[in-house]
Amino acid sequence: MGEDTEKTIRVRTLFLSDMHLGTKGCQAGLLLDFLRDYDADEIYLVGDIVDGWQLKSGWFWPQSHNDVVQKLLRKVRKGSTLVYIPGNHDEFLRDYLGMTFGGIEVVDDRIHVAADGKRYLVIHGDQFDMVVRHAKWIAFLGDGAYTFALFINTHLNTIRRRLGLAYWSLSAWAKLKVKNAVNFIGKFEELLSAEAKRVGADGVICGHIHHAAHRQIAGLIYLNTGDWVESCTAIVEHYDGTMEVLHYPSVLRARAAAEEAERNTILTDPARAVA
Ligand SMILES: [Mn+2]
Repeated sequence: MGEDTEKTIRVRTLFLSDMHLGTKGCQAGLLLDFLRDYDADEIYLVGDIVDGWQLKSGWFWPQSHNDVVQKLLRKVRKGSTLVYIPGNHDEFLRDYLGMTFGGIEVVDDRIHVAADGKRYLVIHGDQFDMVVRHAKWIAFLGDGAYTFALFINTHLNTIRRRLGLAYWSLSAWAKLKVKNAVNFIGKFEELLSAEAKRVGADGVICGHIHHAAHRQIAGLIYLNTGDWVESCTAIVEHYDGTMEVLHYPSVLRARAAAEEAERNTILTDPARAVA
């Protein structure tokens, strides 16, 4: 594993989710490169980091997945704060909420205060699956039903887990109903923003639906970390509090293009060629 170099980009906070380590889909190689490129004072793992559901049905744990874990642990040893917010695929960690292991804190959600004073609710987001699915009824039935749906969603999935059934997944369900997928994503985004508003935050940072985003919804800031299965995205908070969604393959492409341009400049510019 390469050490951090002078090329490492330091940011205030790093938000990553939906790595799904333990599955063949995880883009561990790219993720490892990303973790070499970026360092942060504080790192949030926003759920579905390790895929416990997949590991249960067959062990898949190549060296590269180990390297990702080691890289994160090394960052903690070097002084980064790490907050682990479990998702539905690593919900076995929800038994450890409120605990701290070797400097890693496990919590259900967290208010992150950015450098500019903005407050963000950081949460995985699966808690809202059932609410999204039955959005019309919930709206009709009112606030109590909404709380009840959140409660049912959590407990129904605990029962499903005990019965050995797969987690009922909003994103998988939305993909099956492709025509409506956009509506479901839209509904999810609206609900998470509403939750941020309910707890008095300025915005929300979530994952779960594998769909990175950075937009305004009803005056709230909606940020989604995306995933490391398909899109390879993360959110960084710069030292001035600016939030940025990074699509890592695009970052790499832009870097390669800049290096190429630099080479061409050196070749064609006589002044620089002499120097
Ligand atoms: Mn999830």
